[in-house]
Amino acid sequence: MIDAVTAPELILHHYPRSPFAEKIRAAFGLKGLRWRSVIQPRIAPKPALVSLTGGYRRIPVLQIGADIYCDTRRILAELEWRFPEPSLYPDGTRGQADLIAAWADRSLFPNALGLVFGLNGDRFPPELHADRARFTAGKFDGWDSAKMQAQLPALRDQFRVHLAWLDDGLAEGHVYLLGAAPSLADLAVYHPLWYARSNLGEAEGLAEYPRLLAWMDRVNVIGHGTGNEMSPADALGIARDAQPVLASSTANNTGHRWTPGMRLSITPIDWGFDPVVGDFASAGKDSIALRRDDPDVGAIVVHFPRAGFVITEV
Ligand SMILES: N[C@@H](CCC(=O)N[C@@H](CS)C(=O)NCC(=O)O)C(=O)O
Repeated sequence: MIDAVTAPELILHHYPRSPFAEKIRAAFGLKGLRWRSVIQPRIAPKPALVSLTGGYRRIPVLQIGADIYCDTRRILAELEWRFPEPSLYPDGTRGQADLIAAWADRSLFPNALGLVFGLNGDRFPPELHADRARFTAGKFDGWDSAKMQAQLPALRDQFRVHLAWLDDGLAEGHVYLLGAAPSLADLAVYHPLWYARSNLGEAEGLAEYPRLLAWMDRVNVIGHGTGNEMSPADALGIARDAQPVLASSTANNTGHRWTPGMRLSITPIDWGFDPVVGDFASAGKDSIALRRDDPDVGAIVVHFPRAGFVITEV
């Protein structure tokens, strides 16, 4: 655990309308954290982001000095380790919360995204459509508004079933999905519904579930902690001046196939297939860290989860 008072600043690279970033902002709220907000573009190129990550362009990314955390699962593991209370897993909810979060990331989010792009595709600029087509490389259709429009009846059916499951989950008088206290399950389920509600209102099923809407309002009240803006240039300056610490939530360095310094490439399996290449530094059960020397910011360690990523030797 790291002392919250002396720890370096938490710098979140994000943009306001990003659903996955909303998951992390809500985690800052749950843990009552102070953080710095660096707004990155919604569309590539993102030079001030990829200098830190070595190519990864997805949002959000958490920077702590010269340690860079990619993907919300890895970011949340780090936050939980550095700031254990209040926990993202109250009352023994870890297994259940992680499973629900994985479902929300891979089923509920694509469903909500498909509805938004199917119904509101014409509200987004052509540059965004072109960027997301490159980003998904024909392997994921959720950002393809023509394909999503054609699938609207099925997307609507699925969304209502998903909402009914969640509503059942709140049926026992639970204040939050897994009990009396908010957990990671709430944050992970909240952001796709927040995205649907803020783009489409409540007409696409949500209005039929007042209990779910009341739960959304409770999660919304958790807030975002205290975020203060920082420029991308200042964030790069902090990385340049810092040394990677690597102290890390899950780096036990056992049970893996890599040796120190081995040259590795890491790529997401779902969308945004930009590989990050670096030298193996450490790994835990669901974490891996690569060391990079960046011409712009110097020594950097980039942290990823292992599940959901392809890791190959270069
Ligand atoms: N599994 C990733 C998903 C992140 C993701 O897909 N983020 C979206 C924004 S919500 C993104 O990067 N879209 C393309 C972009 O912003 O450039 C995570 O948990 O962080």
